[in-house]
Amino acid sequence: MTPRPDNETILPTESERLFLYAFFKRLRDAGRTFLLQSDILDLIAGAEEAIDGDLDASSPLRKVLATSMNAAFNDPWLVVETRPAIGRWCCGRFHLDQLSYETITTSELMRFREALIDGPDAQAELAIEYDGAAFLNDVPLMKDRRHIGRGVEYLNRTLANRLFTDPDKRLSTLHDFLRLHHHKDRQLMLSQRIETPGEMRDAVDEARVLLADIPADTPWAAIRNSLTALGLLAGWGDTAGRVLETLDLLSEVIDAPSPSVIEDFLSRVPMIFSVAIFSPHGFFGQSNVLGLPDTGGQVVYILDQVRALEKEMRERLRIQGIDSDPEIVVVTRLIPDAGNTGCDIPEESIQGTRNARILRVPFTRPNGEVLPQWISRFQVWPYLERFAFNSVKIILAELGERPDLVVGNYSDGNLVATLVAEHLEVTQCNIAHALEKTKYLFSDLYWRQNEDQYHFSAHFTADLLAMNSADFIITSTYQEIAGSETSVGQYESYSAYTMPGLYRVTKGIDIYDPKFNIVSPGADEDVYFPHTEKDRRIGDLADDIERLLHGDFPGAVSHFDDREKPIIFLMSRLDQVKNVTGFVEWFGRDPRLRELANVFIIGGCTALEESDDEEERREIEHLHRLIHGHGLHGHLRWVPKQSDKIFNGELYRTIADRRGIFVQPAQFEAFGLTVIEAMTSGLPTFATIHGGPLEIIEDGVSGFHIDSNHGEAAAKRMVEFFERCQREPGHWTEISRGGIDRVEARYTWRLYASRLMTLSRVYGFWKFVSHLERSGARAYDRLFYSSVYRPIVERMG
Ligand code: UDP
Ligand code: LCN
Repeated sequence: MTPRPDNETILPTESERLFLYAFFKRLRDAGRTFLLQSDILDLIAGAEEAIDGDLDASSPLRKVLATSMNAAFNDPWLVVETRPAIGRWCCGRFHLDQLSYETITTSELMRFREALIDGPDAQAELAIEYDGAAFLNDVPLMKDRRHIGRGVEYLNRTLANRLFTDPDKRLSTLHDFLRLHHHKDRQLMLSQRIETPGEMRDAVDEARVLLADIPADTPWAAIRNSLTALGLLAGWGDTAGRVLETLDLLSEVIDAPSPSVIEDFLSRVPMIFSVAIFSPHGFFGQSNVLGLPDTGGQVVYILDQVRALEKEMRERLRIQGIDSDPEIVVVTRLIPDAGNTGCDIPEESIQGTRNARILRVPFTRPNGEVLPQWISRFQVWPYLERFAFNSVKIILAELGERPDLVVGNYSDGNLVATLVAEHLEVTQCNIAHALEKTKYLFSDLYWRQNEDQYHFSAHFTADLLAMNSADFIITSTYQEIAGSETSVGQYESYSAYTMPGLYRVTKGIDIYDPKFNIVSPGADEDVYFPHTEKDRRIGDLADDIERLLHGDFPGAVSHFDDREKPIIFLMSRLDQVKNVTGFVEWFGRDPRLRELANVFIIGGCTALEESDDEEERREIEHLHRLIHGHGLHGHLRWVPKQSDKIFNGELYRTIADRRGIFVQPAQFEAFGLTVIEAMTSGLPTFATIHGGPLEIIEDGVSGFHIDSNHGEAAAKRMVEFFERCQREPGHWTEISRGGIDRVEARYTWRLYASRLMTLSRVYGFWKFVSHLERSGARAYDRLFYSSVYRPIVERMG
């Protein structure tokens, strides 16, 4: 958020005065202190009605109000935070009596809000202020919102244009960089005898001449001696042809670097032999875990990611002529009281990989005592620093040297990755999965009210620091970074915010920073495939599925009176935001939908006494109340979580055979792996517009959007769909096919792994060339960590 240098005042025209007068009258009547965008739009509509819509739509002051994402009101001031374009923010205030408007700084806006929470005498002037604006001067920020999430392309252009204008500097940077590469004790790429950039250039030229006369398929072993004599070691390629291509690319980078050549060259440099992935919270395991509290998509994502990544790393090393097995470790929490989840086992191989493994490190108290029980992801903060440094020791012992890349997952894993990457000086990649800040209304302003349960004070601080320290950030969708024209992105919400009494952020992150890249996950193609692929189906599971749907099944609640109706299927953790209860309410209230279909829910526990999680327990109670209250026995069946994904894959397909649908009704869903699992199985999917599904599904083509704030309309869309399918049976198949095609084109692990490996190299190189520029920002964040974050978690105990 860039505060305007000088306050700008806009005086209203005559018609704007009338409009503002009507708007402010309604604002006063509403009596609200904090307003959301939807409240402001409602007030605008009311005001326009009052003045018979007699206002020019391009009126600057109307625009200010219409682009306000939130506002704070304390008569006679209305302070607004406007978003004239994606990722661009401005602050201003209206005087209700003078009908005037002027821009203000972000700090002024924050102070106004803080005073509304803590009273006018609060020590707002002395608040701690995080202002990262100065450090962003060193970052080549993008300008066009269409480039957001494609940071690597922009970075390559910057590297080509800005950094490489001086040919001598370019050559010496490349020389320094290529001399760095080694694996274990073995030097790669350039031998130490190439001491100067000029010598490197000569060696490259000579080798190209030499290789031009050698058949392209000659193996590295046959050319090794002659190239080593020139100072070129393993890593250039596995055959003469490949080595020549890599040398040609280097030569182009030296002479006339273009963005794509830089990327092509870097993607061949053998930089990534080992990766450490952090995912501390939840139950991270390979069986009996999915659907437990805090244990869902992130676990599925990481295990699938590891399998794809190992394959990609192995292949890249092979074609670069390096005979070495890549190593991947996933570091998670060891939970001594782990039930049947296996989370008490210190080391475990990852199925479907040759060499990847899970390492489990316990949480310890300051006196070294091990924490025995599972704790929620909101309670982990006091344990993470010790966890990070204990993990470092274990990783170094396991890998024999530091990893080449660390990847954090979710807020806690990203904080650990920050500490580890900084300590070991390696490239850091963050994956948020689901930032909590935008999930809860005014979670920053009212942080105190949520503190006992959610500890957002620590959570958001950790997010801020981890986002800033990451070399690059991967997101599953565009909206995760930047929202849309009308909604704020999850990352964007960290641009500026205040937590009154704790600290304020006037410049947190900038979503035009090229560190953001959209790399979407996939759904395991061996498990989730179209129901029409009959020869791949697992017939053996038919009886078990029948029992799950209709038979005597442990924990099952209710049954279907009419088994012939199509099934509306829901599967998720029983978190409040997943909104399973919301959906049941819509279903209960829509007699036509009840006539047309049955509802089948897989989620959490069905018995209260089986859950230890506060939020899940509330949802269990609520769901039972709704089933009873709406008389849904016979129309809805609910069974506890099912963690066997092979079985779940066949279940999606069975429900598709019977022309059912999948519904994801969340109040907010960061990405939504179930959405792509269902789609690729061929189940027409209705999913929330709040979050990832908005981008995954093309409405009416590969599924349908529903708005969880308008349940009645959502239920109506399902009714319309079922009715249309009765009239035109081809419609079901058309949407089913649309979903399958969409996932095939956009959401595959193969694409993901290749992209991640390229990004790791490009950002690793960028880190190398911009090392000094970032040192100020790092020192600032370290200070913030020790003076703000650490005291917060110490207070947590
Ligand atoms: N899942 C499961 N059993 C359950 C609930 C969920 O196997 O009872 C799986 C589901 O198939 C998906 C993941 O857990 O792979 C949930 O991921 P999603 O992204 O939909 O939501 P999250 O739980 O991560 O918020
Ligand atoms: C966490 C979530 O809440 C989901 O929306 C994602 O699909 C999952 O992580 C994997 O990234």
